[in-house]
Amino acid sequence: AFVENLLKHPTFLNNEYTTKFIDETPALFDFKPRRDRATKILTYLADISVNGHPETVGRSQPAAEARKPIAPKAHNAVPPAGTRQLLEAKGPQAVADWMLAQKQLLITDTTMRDGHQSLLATRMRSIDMINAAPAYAANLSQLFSVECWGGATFDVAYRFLQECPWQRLRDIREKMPNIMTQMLLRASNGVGYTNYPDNVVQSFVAQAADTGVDVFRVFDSLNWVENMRVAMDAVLESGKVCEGTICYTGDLLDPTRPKYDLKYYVKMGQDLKAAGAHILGLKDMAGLLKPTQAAMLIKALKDEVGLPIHFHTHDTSGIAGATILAAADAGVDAVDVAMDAFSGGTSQPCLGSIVEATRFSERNTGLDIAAIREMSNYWEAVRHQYSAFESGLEAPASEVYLHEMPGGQFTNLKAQARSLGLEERWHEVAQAYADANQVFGDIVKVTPSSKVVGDMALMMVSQGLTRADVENPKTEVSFPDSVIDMMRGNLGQPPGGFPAAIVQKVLKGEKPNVERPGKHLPPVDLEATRAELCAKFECDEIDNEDLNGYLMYPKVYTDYRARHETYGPVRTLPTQNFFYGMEPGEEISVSIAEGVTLEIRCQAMSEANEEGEVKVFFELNGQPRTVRVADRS
Ligand code: BTN
Ligand code: 3PY
Ligand code: ZN
Repeated sequence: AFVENLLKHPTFLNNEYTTKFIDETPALFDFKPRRDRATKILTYLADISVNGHPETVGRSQPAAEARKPIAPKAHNAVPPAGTRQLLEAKGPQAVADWMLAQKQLLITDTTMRDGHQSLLATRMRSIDMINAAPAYAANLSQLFSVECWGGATFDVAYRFLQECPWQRLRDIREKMPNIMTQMLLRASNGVGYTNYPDNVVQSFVAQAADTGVDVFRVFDSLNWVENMRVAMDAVLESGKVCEGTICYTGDLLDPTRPKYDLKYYVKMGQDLKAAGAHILGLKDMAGLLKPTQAAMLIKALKDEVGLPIHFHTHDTSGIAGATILAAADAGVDAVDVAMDAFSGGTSQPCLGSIVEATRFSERNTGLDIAAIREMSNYWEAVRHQYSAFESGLEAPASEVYLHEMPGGQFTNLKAQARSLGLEERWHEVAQAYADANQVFGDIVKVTPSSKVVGDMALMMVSQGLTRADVENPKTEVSFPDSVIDMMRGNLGQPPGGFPAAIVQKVLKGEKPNVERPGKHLPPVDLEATRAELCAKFECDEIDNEDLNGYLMYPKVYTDYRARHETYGPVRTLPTQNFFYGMEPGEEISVSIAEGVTLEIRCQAMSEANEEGEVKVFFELNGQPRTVRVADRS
């Protein structure tokens, strides 16, 4: 029956046979592959139970009696119509027109993307998002959008969580059909750290739209509109919402930094409008926009650009809530906030509090505060499972106005500093980051330019170099690779270019490319790459999602794929067991595919034998199973 069913299945007939297909249509394979998948999962659980997860060993651990995250129940059987229906029925321009025509302060929930990227090193797993999605659809259908994809989540999914980011998107989309999904796209840098050939960016955007992204927030790490067009055009082509985005830096009232004044931002807003943006994004990635300046900037952009404005900030300083309210008063159309349990600090301001603050005003959000509390209650239990990834940042820090690090980079750079033995010298790193920024001519700092400034700052502190040393043509400095790359022009150009003297010093006379980097990158032959991958992975087909994943991150994707061979669909494990394995006596239920559930009981573990091997005894759907693992603990 297996072979017969398989051969008749349309997906197979269409030649779309992939590993995902196997995971999603198990009944057809129910003979050997199913047992194989179970064996793979048991192998993973046994290994983690014996040796621990490399990322959580030695880190803070969730309390044994911690409450399990249980998603809120849906308050209605059929999710009410939301922004997604508007987009589907009338298209992206209608979404933008509707934003301008209505009064409510529109709300984007960032919990599933920037919230955990900024608080938990991007480690939230898909299962914790997918379990929440039906309750979002049913109880929070008034949300403008749910940011759940892009930024750092793409590579972290493959690299650290051993799961497919595309599948995450597909599953969220399916379970939340009425609210627009939103992603963060680094323009020509895709969801990576470097410029990709134009056709790779185009292919990636088309696939993201197809798999389930509705709103694309497109930004460039040097605010170079010229370098955003390929990505923006691809979004426009896809029929989805194009949010062309300004990154905010500095302080528009600071007379010592006239480069980033009101005129600069208004001009960029107008350029983005001319480039076809439906919505104007204002991305304050470090949380530098102060309330007074927000009022001025929003008003100017509203008056002089005329697009609906979507504001994003971070609460590192502790006053971002006030900035959001000032922006709301000045007429901003939509704002980003994170569910209470994932808000504050380097993340976004608190969603529930913004809803309450505007509740009886004409900007009231229309969201149900009781539903928000229920949802946040779920996120609180989810967050607790990831305590190994908490940064330990304990209080708001006005130091952010000195260093201007993005919220998503802050904790990451701190960890990098720790690994170099510089943790005690963090405040020097902060000062060096500010100095490195000046060396490069005061640039926008956001992925990937923020990483370059961070690399430079760490180098300056560890080698005891001052800004003057770095700039002195007579002092020998060996610059980090990322700095050389940026000076070559591979991330594009900032307004006014990089200071000639530092370019000269870093490149030792080599001429930089000051044109759009993509202009000189030859297109990738997509079908030839697909064929190469089929050969390399010995499979019949590589679908477009896998192909685009590989094109963004060849090595990361390849490693992910090899581990998938060994461990199977570990994305289906509860988070507690993914990071900590199982205890003897513990029982879990794992749904590895629609209609296929594994009942797994961990019975016992042996001592290590002479070869250093431990036997882990399981019961799988009532049948005894033993897995041997090398004890490396
Ligand atoms: C940002 O908002 O610019 C930062 C987002 C993600 C930061 C990534 S994490 C790995 C790498 N190292 C850095 O310092 N930045 C990037
Ligand atoms: C990212 O690119 O990941 C960001 O969050 C930028 O702020
Ligand atoms: Zn952000």
